Amino acid sequence: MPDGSLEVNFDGLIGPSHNYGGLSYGNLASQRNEGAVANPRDAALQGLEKMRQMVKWGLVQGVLPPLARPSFDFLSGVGFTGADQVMIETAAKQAPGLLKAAYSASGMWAANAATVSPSADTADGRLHFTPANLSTMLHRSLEPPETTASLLAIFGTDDHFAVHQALPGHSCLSDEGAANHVRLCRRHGESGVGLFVFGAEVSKPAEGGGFPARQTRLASESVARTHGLEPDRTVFARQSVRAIEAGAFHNDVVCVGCLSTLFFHEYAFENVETTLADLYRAAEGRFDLQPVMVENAEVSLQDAMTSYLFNSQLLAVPGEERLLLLAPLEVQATPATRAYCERLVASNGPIGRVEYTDVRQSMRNGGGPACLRLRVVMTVEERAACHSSVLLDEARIDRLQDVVRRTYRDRVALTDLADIHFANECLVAREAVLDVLDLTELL
Ligand code: SUG
Repeated sequence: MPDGSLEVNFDGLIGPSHNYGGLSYGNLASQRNEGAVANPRDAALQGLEKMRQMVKWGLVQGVLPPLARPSFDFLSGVGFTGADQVMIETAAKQAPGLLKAAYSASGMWAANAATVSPSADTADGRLHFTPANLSTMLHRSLEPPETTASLLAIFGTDDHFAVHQALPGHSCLSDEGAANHVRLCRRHGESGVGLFVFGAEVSKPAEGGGFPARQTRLASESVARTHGLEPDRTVFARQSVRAIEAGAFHNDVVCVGCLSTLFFHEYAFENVETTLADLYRAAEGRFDLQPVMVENAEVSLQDAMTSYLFNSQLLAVPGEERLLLLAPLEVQATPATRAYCERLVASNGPIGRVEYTDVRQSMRNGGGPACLRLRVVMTVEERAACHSSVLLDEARIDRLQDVVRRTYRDRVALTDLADIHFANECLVAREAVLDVLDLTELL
């Protein structure tokens, strides 16, 4: 029986300091666009339009607030002192890399905020969150304390929710959250199978060639243990080195799942046969797994990476029998992926519709539609118990867009980061956003 559980997508609202710092080694878009002029206003409006589309389709849409950037705590933690203006100007001269890290709006990619296990899967029947430690990239390692605070402000009641501490920030336990986790099930409210994808047993330093694997097996296992997941319903699979070397720094750029469907590239996993066999075994008696594997001959790994075909959102839209794939515009612009999507819809497989969305500002930093959202399967009671102002209707989206139009810049170059006026504007803009979301406790 359907129990009213559904998947809520919590998108990270893109922050006013969005810029192209070139900070993520192994993320080809981030590296390619280093130094380009960013448009935080468009970026946030694009993200909010995506959220509006979801609401229009009858889905429940949530939002996570931007983190406080620039982070003066970080700047003082790395030895800068004096008034804010002095810290910023000195950092710009002495350590521009640290200043970029302090400003990064990377908290927007909510798929990396945490790993989430719905109450139907956990030993204590609560909805569990483990914020990701994001320890591989310096700029991202600043996120966990504030992300944890946001999650606690939204999911604060112990009866329904468990918000854990991030794993210790050591390379053996590098964790990038839901971007490396897929939950499969028959219906959202029924117990499902957790697929945890790791890139290495322990994190390897990038030196000596090769892009870093950002998720370790130890981290994935630790999160599964923390959430009290049933070992028989949990699968650990290794991401293919080939995918990482092609720029797939997270599994969610080569794989996405929804309900019983797993949509993935032929080279997503080191061993596809074993991964599928493990999934079939874990799903036995619960649901019929429906794998949709895209062969490299149909869509090359390179086309998958430039278009971000697999970083689409796979959605069960009310009233539609087959799933909807919400893909970035770049999928439409890439001939091989556009043609593939036409064939996909025409086939009688589980995916029946493809729509496109413009998140180009985020895409230039390597974040597609699916990177921007954290999926949280919630029961009716859990939806009632969380901080309700973050569950959006169109009126609140309008209010957020008004704030963005009023307070966000439409042009940010790396030289702007040294300007105290810009720093202050970013903090004021965030305050206005928090006000709309009734979350000023996060100030
Ligand atoms: O961690 N980019 C992010 C993109 C994250 C995408 N998320 C998922 N695949 N789930 C990253 O590499 C670039 C920032 C800069 O270069 O300024 C950045 O952090």
